[in-house]
Amino acid sequence: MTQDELKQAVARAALAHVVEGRIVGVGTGSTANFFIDALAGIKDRIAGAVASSESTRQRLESHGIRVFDLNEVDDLPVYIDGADEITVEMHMTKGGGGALTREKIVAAVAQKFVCIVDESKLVPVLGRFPLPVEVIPLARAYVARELVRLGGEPRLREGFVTDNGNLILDVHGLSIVDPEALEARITQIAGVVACGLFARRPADICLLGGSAGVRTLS
Ligand code: ABF
Repeated sequence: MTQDELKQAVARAALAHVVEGRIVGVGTGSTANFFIDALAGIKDRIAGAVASSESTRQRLESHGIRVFDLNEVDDLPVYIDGADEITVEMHMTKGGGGALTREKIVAAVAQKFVCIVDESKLVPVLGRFPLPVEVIPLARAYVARELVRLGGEPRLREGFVTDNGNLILDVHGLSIVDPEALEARITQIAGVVACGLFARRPADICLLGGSAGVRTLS
């Protein structure tokens, strides 16, 4: 199976975690897009969705799925989203698509975070994928210096501005043996909006698409 076929398989499998008549939190990226396309097939059985990015909002609305403002929602049963990397501890690197901040917010609200990935995303240690960090433009150089002090090699994501009007530094060269500690350390740097480590709030379930089918890690 191609990588897209694996992503489609896990996206379809995630429908089983959608709660009838409720709102669904929806992530960003190509796997999340396959989920949105699958969700369209049952859109009459949900109240609507909360989007983690403008691109996700547009795709949901293109299917006629009602999109709620997160501030209207105080009870979100499930959040379905992809990842750039995930470990068996359910710790993730996210933000390759630049939506990490809103993804982290919606994931925080959700009762259950279901991560949908193809098997290539499962890694023993996070860090092979450069760690995205969303920063306030004013603080870019300062945050970059602080990330170097932490052992990283930050590179500005050229020509990219997040939905929130901020910049992204992609931090290369990290071997992240304690994701929760590094997430906390980076998040507290003045000027950092969000760090792409999802460890303090990990996934609750991971649907992993592989050549032998979809398996569930938790
Ligand atoms: C999103 O999923 C991002 O956090 C991450 O970059 C992306 C993975 O992209 P894809 O599903 O296209 O591999 O939530």
